[in-house]
Amino acid sequence: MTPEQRYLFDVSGYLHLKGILTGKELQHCQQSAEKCIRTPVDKLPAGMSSSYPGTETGVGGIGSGFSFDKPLEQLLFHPATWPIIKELTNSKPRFDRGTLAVNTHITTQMTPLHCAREDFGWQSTRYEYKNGRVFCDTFVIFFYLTDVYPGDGGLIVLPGSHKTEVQRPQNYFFPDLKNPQPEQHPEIVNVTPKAGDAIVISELLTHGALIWKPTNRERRFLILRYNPQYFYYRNGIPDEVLPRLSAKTRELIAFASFTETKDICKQDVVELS
Ligand SMILES: O=C(O)CCC(=O)C(=O)O
Repeated sequence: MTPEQRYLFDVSGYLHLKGILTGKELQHCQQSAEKCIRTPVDKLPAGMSSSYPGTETGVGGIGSGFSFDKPLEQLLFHPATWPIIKELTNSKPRFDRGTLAVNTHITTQMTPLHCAREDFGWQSTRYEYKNGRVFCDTFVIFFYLTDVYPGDGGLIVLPGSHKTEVQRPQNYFFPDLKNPQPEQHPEIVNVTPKAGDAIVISELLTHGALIWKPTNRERRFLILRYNPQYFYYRNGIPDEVLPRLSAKTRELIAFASFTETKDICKQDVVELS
């Protein structure tokens, strides 16, 4: 993590990494995602599930979409995010699950604002700054495969809210999920990543998604969730997925004790075979 990234993550609770996937790498990920989305549910590899194209109230996606193809699986260790993953977990990471999210205009309700404090309880999640490094035990990386423009909708965040200790009053900001009025809330930021960008957020950050407005474009992004290796969150990867993954990915998914350092964490660059 660079000093600039550490500072920005600390003050805002999220990072927008621009253009970290380019050229062939981005193209291969986009092609893999397209193929995955076009695969009929009963033809998807074992353990994967599909809720594409979503419902009126929920964004669609392919469960364990990261495992569909190596270019997507390799994103778990992307060189721009791997140092961040190691810093946030004090070099003891575990990958919990990875969905290929697809947001279409079929979803006519926003994803309500939420955060770990509200969803899992105040005691569930930590954020600290120690020995010049940030520690954050539940975080998510969104890798964008399509462009988002201002006015499209999509991810919203309340910068700095990862540190708040005051309970958000119920229904504050967007009481009507079918008719959100973002212009009335200048405190909320609508993040508009382009294909090839990644967003790293602490799960303590209050976040959600505005209704996706374009009818001719989808919002496609890979959601990768991480925790420390000794922390039980959800273990969201079905056993049938594991044999298809590279050994290094299985190592990242494995639980381990506080005292162990995984071999992958001794590496600055992790290439999958
Ligand atoms: O659709 C989005 O960008 C938000 C996703 C989200 O809220 C989550 O993964 O917790």
